[in-house]
Amino acid sequence: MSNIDFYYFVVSPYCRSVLYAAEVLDVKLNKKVINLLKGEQKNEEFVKLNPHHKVPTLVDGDFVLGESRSILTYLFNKYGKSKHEYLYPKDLKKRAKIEQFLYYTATTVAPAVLGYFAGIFFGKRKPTEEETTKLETALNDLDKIYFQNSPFIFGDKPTLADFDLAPVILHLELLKYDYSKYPGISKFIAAVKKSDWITDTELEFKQTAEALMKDFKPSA
Ligand SMILES: N[C@@H](CCC(=O)N[C@@H](CS)C(=O)NCC(=O)O)C(=O)O
Repeated sequence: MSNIDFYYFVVSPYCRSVLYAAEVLDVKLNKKVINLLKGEQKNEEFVKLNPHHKVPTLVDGDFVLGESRSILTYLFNKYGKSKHEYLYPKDLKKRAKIEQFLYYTATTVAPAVLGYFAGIFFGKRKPTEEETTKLETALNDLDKIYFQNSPFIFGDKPTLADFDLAPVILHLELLKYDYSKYPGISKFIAAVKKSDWITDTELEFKQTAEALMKDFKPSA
């Protein structure tokens, strides 16, 4: 049994990125599901742990940490070995570029994707023009600026930035969103899907999402 508790809901992309990283870093997590659709994040015990009532939340001994990207770097810094250096290189500039990307995903790509998703899924309506433009701008930029010469963001191997971005893009598959018009993103997702670090998490994601989506009919 692991000493590290991981409170998560697999449908949340922010939780899946941590699961990918834990897989690569070989960190065993004691996984505890917080079912957001049942409002379990508001349970007294969980709120005591994370007053922001958000997943993912990691509890490593007496240390509690929220925010997926902080959890990614914490797990790397605490449990990464020299063979994992490529995930978050010590080189100042390479590391800074990865951090730039983590902030970019957090502030631009994820809000564009999840805003679009939420309108259709939770709002049960077609996306607004603004939501569509925001999504298409984010995807266009990603496609044009990255993935020109490599399947992952910074080369042939993934970094923490890829773990962060991949589940956000894969979220669009819940809506059967066709991103084939974005060749760079398609190449990225193909490389991600071939990676063994997503296998278990994606299976759990698909099974959970399928159960939740059984009665869902997108209006767009
Ligand atoms: N910036 C946070 C976002 C976490 C987040 O928004 N989690 C959502 C699920 S995707 C959540 O737990 N929502 C429950 C709530 O706000 O009550 C991260 O990267 O961890």
